[in-house]
Amino acid sequence: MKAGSWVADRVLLGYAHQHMILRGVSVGVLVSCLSCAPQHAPNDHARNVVIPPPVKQRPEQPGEMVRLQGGTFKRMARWQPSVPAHPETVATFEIGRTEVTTNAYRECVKAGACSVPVGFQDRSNGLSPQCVEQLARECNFGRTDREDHPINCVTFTQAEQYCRFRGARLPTEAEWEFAALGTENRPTPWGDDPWDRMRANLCDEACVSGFACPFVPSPTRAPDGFAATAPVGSFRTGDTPEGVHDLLGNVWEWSIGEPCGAQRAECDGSEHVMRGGGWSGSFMFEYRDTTPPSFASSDFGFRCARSIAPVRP
Ligand SMILES: [Ca+2]
Repeated sequence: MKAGSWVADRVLLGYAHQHMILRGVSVGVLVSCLSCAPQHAPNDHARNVVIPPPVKQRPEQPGEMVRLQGGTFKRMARWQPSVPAHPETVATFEIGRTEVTTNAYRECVKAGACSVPVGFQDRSNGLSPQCVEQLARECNFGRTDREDHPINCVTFTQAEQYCRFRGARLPTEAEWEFAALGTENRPTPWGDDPWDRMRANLCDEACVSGFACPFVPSPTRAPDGFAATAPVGSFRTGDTPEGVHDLLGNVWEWSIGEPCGAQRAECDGSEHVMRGGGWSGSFMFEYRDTTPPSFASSDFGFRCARSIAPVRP
């Protein structure tokens, strides 16, 4: 992908998002339409249904992995024509049940194996200093009130360093997508049920995103309980059947390999794919973004994965 296309894509999506808001369409519509889940009326949902706040539970042990039996699944192409749908086979592997937390990353820094997150970067160079400062405040490292939130504002290289410290690696994009879809090709990580705001930490009425900064609260965006990141595993109704949390939302997640898709003529392979969307956007989980490895943002994080050696008969 060309250097400017990342910004263009995000701005385009931001404009689309805001356009839909202006038309009175909520984030719920955007997500449910694009994930091809059954349509529902999010505004009615927001007005008439009392939904309890996210359940704040301590996550499983940091670094806990979920083992996924390998198989063949159908790679998605929705909203991403650069990666045509095609069958793909992944070997058995393990993937982090949660995004890597701030506390877990701090252990790596203390051990001298990881560097301090680089912080928020305005890749578009289009944000005001006030907006940059506001978004930089959402970087979690060093915040004692966000120990169980995902580490963010880390580069691809820093994510790789952390996973190596844990004897793991970043997931491939195919593994990440397999974890989300399963061999049954689920329309969403959690299955067939439509999206609602309690299934993922996306941009809500309180969030500040680079697309709308300074932020103007919108009544069409129902609160999900968190203005920025949430403790990992807060949105359990968005889990996969295997119990993998937050594949949609909270932070975008770095992956390894396959940066170019079908756009090889336009892609020099120097960027890396991010998946899943984050707290400052309203993206469907299928959307992929390619980003230079040195870039970091307050909605960028990661989880680790691990190959499983085949059992010899
Ligand atoms: Ca995520």
